[in-house]
Amino acid sequence: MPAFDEQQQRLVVRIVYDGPATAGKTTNLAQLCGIVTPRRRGELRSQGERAGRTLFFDWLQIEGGLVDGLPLRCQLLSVPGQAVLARRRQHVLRLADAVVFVCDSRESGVDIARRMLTSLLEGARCPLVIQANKQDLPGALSPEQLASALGLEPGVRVIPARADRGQGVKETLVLAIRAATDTALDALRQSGLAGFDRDVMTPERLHARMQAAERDEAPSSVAEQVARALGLSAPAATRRPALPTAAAPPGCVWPESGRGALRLAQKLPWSPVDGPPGTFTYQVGDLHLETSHRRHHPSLATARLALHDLARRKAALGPLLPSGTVLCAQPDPAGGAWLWTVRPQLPTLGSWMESAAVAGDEAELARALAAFGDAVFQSVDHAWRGAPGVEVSPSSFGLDGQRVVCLHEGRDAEGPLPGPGPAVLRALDQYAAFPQAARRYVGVLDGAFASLGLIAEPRARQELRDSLASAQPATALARRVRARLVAHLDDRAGLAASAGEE
Ligand SMILES: Nc1nc2c(ncn2[C@@H]2O[C@H](COP(=O)(O)OP(=O)(O)OP(=O)(O)O)[C@@H](O)[C@H]2O)c(=O)[nH]1
Ligand SMILES: [Mg+2]
Repeated sequence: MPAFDEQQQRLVVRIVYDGPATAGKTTNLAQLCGIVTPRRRGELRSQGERAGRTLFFDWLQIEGGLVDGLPLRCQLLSVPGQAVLARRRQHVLRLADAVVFVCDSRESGVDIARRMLTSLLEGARCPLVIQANKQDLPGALSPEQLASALGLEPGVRVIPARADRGQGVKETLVLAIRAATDTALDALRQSGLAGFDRDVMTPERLHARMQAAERDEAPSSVAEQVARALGLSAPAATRRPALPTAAAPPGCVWPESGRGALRLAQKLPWSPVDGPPGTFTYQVGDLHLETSHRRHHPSLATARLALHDLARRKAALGPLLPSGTVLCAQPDPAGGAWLWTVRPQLPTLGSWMESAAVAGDEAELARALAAFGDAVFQSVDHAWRGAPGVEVSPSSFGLDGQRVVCLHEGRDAEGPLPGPGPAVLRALDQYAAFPQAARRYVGVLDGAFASLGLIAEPRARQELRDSLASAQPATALARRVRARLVAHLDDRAGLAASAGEE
């Protein structure tokens, strides 16, 4: 239902970008930041993101001109497309006045798109625009072929797109805004403003609502969904983890001195907090405790081996390791053991950036971005000295006093670690509207690239170059920075080659 903002005297419509995981929903919103002038839009907010996958939603506000003499604001949201996050998707879809359904147009993507579209159409009816995205990929179906493969009713508009280049992005949005505005106008003509929702949603409130809904759900149903998605056996997956204790057997706590923190945690109340799918995350006093289905081991012996392996990787983080980190392999009376990580509760660099941007505090945002630049430098430098890779994203790092630390060592994620390039440039895209903060960030990146020991390790240099070159920045600023950093790496390659010849 469209909303009316009484305070600002304007209409508000919501357009939800739906569709399968990796179809390109977030890419559409990111590209719109480069298409719509900053005067007419807010910042792109990504509520929960891990390795490029949306965990809750993305949010972008656009001013849409006048409708019947009233200013119009469009709230654009994208859902998380991963099947395991289906409930969150439904939650966001309930807000829609119009839906843009983004598809990967390759044949391989049609089945999942058809299933998701069916579930969408079974819910509330609202205008629908289909985007046939990734038209550049081999085997992509044309809009007409896609319409027929999806079994669309005649009249549903299908827009061809290559969202990573911005092609088709604006056309899609224009149609969706028109459809949502028509709905608002119909409501206005039928019953005036009385028919409008007075609740003008904010990203903070939507996020809080979604978290509250999840807390109210039976824990086992969440665990079962996660289990199915991870392909785990039901008994292990539906079980809640055994909480870590100071009484874990010898060799099951790293470092041994960490038992003190576990003893303290046992005395305090435990509050579950939001984490990526498949994880169990708690706040206990000033501590953050985390385990996951992947960290449930069939026996204490295998959990202990995994603990030693993880301890080695944690120790290799050196100065990036949060102080007071403790690992614990906790036997479960119902069988097996859970491997826990305990560390201080720290704000992530992502949340620091976001709150600075929301407050419009550019100096604070500059500090947060500079800290992220420093984190990128340290983790790349770290990977190249042979230490295990670190997932580079603003949510992977936190601030421990004045020190940037790594909050995930990145091995819990599926598949290989993504390269840092897209995350480095995404931060620029996201905060391009804050020129001073962006300049400071670019300065840190330039300095970092100049001081990295790039000549020594050609393979790492090539990987870094490839990951920067593969990124698809939305703003001209990020594209310029990408070109400069890639050229810098190429120069270093030239230097290395000539050093080898001498
Ligand atoms: N080749 C190609 N890649 C694209 C296109 N559009 C998006 N991508 C890439 O597809 C990947 C996934 O895009 P996202 O926008 O993050 O996908 P999403 O739909 O938001 O995925 P979830 O957040 O998991 O639901 C990214 O690497 C994009 O750069 C396109 O038109 N062509
Ligand atoms: Mg996304």
